[in-house]
Amino acid sequence: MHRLFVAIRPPRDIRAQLLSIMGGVSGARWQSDDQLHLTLRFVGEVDRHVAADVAAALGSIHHPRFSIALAGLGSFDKRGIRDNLWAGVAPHEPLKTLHNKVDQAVSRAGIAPDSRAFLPHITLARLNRASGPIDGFAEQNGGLASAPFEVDHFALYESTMTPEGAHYTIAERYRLD
Ligand code: 2AM
Repeated sequence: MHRLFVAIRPPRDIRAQLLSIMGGVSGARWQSDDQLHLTLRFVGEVDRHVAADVAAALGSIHHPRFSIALAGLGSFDKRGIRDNLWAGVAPHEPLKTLHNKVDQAVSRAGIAPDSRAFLPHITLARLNRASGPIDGFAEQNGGLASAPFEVDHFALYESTMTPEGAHYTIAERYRLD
């Protein structure tokens, strides 16, 4: 089985900016450079036939390039415990349009609809109940911003679990028009 998701890889200078602000939250698992991405659609566990269908369906997407920038911070809770600290991006509109196209393509390949609403974000750290407060980090970095960067491709990623955390590899790249 293959655990797949569709994501945008931020350019090197943006990843460097994100890496540079990491730290200052105890018990946080900060993401490595290789792990930084913006998920467009989580696909989940599929066999290789469905994986091939997903890859082919994504290949039929036409979408113009667009620009986004880093914009602020946020966090997700799971059952009342903060489990994810992330960087936001703006504007959301072009990402939502691309997400809808990816969603339709993935659905055509037989994947069930995503239960999570699409909220564009780049995960910076995984947290758990033992993690310390994020207030200091948020105070220092809440105004996170960057120059606009162009999104000229997206990718189908495969996730494999290792003792050090998730390892992501790009299975296929898709160029935007
Ligand atoms: P996250 O960073 O907010 O956890 C690989 O797991 C990628 O798919 C991650 O970026 C993760 O988002 C995203 N994702 C979206 N829905 C998911 C789900 N139901 N289970 C696991 N990962 C999911």
